[in-house]
Amino acid sequence: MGKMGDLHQAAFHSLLRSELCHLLTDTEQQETVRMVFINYDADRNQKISFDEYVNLIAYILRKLCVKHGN
Ligand SMILES: [Ca+2]
Repeated sequence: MGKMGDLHQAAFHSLLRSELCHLLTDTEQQETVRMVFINYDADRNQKISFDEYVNLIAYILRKLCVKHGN
């Protein structure tokens, strides 16, 4: 068992998909989930810890800004 708050890859996928479903196409979602997990699982333990999650949220916010042209 990981620390509380850690997200395993499957949970992370479903979370990210629910967050991004109105922003991205299916293909973009799949690419984003894979790329994000590789980039933001900094210690490569196959889980997203809180610190890693904060970085991820920053990424999603940037993505949102790009999408909305800001
Ligand atoms: Ca990790």
